[in-house]
Amino acid sequence: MANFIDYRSDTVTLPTKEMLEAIMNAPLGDDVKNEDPSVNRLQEMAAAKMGKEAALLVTSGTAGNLIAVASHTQKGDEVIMEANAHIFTSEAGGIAAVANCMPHLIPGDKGALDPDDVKKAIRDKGNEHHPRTSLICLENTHNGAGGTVITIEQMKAVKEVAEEHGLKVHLDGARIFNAAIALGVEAKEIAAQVDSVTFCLSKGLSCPVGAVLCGTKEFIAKARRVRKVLGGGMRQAGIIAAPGIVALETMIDRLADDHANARLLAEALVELPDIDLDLSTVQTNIIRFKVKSGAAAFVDKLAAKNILVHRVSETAIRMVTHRHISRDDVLYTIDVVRDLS
Ligand code: TLP
Repeated sequence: MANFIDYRSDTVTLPTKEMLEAIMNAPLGDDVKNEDPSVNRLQEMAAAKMGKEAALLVTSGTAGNLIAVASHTQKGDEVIMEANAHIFTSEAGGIAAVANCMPHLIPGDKGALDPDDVKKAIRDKGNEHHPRTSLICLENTHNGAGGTVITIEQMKAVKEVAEEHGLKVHLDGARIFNAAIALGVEAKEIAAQVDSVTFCLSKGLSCPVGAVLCGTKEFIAKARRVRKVLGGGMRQAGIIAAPGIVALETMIDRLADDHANARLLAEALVELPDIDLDLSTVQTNIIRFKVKSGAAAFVDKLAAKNILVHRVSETAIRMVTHRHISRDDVLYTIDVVRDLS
């Protein structure tokens, strides 16, 4: 893929030289026995970054979310989430298949839930016909809405409803650092609005593998057991944790460059007659838009110019900026898309 400008996802990012060196030199041990110093260090760093008591290294964002839902709920529970939440659309139905939960979907506004809608969606505990509502899942940034950012106030409003009704809140924070950069806050200010949070190491942060789930000590102890059930207890997992440490130390601030590149590209795309893009959704490193003449031909025409983009549907395209896409790559892309129209 070296010669392509690859906008399909920030998951395509490769580890840095420093990460590869960290893997080579990582002190290792058996993490199932809690004896891997690199995993322990990453987990401590992650917990501190999220302002939580404890953290757990997991294989992927999907694993982190699934383990969180399974740890917060009981069989048959209902989990409230936004209608286009990644947990609902893109995690293979795991919360139903494995956690035995039902999603209760609420359409959001650019990914944000209206607290009144959340209130209405909570089941009446006294009615034996109803499922039990036990959890609300939020997503920040919100992938399906175009990488949009949910504000602290919007999250706080949902948290207040959750607290009133004795519900827990989990955050799919796969891209929480993008949200933090966009809001100009520390990630822990976002995480303070939820009981648990998953964030990904292997997206914009450029690690080859991994995500981290954070929460209270008690919750993480439960989550560790669920991770074991799912076969996710790994032995010398320090080889995964070591680049994660480098990522937390060095890769967060540069996400601002990805946001600036996405903005530059989006401002050019919005001018094109064949493209239908709501610029107000371009808040971080993701651009979602419609191509009036059809998405498939758009994908092919760009691929012929060595540019890869993700086709979301018959008409929709997603482009994601990341560390391997420079400002010059974006300027080249703008020339190419302008030539198409
Ligand atoms: N998203 C991937 C694909 O699944 C679409 C991507 O390319 O964006 N939460 C959110 C918000 C995500 O965007 C993703 C991955 C996940 C969770 C799952 O993470 P992984 O892929 O590590 O399981």
